[in-house]
Amino acid sequence: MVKAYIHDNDSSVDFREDHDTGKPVSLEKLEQIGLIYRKFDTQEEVDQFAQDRDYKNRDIVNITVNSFPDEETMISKLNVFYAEHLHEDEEIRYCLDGEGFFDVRDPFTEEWIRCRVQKGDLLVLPAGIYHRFTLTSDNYIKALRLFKEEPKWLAYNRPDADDNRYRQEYLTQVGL
Ligand code: KMT
Ligand code: NI
Repeated sequence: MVKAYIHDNDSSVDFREDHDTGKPVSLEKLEQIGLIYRKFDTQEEVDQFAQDRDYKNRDIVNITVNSFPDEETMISKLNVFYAEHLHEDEEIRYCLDGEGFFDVRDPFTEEWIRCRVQKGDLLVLPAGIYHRFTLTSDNYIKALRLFKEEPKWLAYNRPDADDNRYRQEYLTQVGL
């Protein structure tokens, strides 16, 4: 089970720390805001899931200190991932190794819900949900990214995306 909890919003502490308020978030709550979570132990299960949802493309990202020329370049990349954004299509991520934090914005309360993904965890973030990503203090994730079409991904940052059509559709879908 993916560990999920309310984020403490303490920006004086590095974003790769846990930021755990101690308030857990249930799978039912994640489903209410449109997330899908699966635990897959084999690549075949992931492939089947991708095929059922009509996913045609994929890539693997390795995000760690050695993937960048220096620490500063890594931090600037992490800052991009950590900007609150949405996409016009689902974002599917499967953790192959290491771990990472996907923070999703609860549209009902505006709280950040932090999901710690570890090996075998698959998350589907629906189109239009505001979210962000970071490494944990271990500084390493290897993740499979699944794409319906070409492996390119446009991010729309908040607040510019507030009147994006997919944002509006997302809010309607969750009942807002
Ligand atoms: C995203 O969209 O934020 C990402 O792809 C982050 C890297 S996936 C572990
Ligand atoms: Ni994203």
